[in-house]
Amino acid sequence: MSIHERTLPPAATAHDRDHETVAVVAVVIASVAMVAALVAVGFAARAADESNKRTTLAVGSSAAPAAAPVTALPVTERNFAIAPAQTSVPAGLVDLAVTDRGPSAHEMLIFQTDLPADKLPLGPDGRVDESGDGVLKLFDSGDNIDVGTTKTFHIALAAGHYVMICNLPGHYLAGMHTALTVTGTPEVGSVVPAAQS
Ligand SMILES: [Cu+2]
Repeated sequence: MSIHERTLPPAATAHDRDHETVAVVAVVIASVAMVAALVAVGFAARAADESNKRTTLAVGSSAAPAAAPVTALPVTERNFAIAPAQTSVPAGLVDLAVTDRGPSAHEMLIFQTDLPADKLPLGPDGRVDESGDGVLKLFDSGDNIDVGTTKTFHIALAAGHYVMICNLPGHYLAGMHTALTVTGTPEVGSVVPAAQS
């Protein structure tokens, strides 16, 4: 075996190692980018959090910027009615806390509509046609709210007329609907308000 022949395998290995190095560098760069992104998200969350604290502390000061208060809206569902703690809330961020008093599970849907709460379009099965004329579905709890539990949803509502319903089979027609008025600006159709800093 000549020296030349013996040097071939190490040369090939070195070549492979170059590829590995490139791969490792790529992974490191990707990792650094990911960490940077996470840090950025963390800073943004913290900045928003501190912004909220400042806003809260600044309430009452005439020099304070327009605040973005969060309105708590407790809603009770039972067979077969929906009862919000208040039927009118200011436009903006809402903490919708839905409690199910049973005796069965319910869901929570919110439509923007000019129709009365008991006049939403129905499908052939007697449930509300969620993509029917005159209704725009803005919120859907997805999973049911189990009996005896409360689920809180953070939503943003523009000024306008809304109807909250439960659309499990038979529940709407049995009476699970109620109107909700959202007052102030902006009006429905403009940009939904987000947290302001
Ligand atoms: Cu229901």
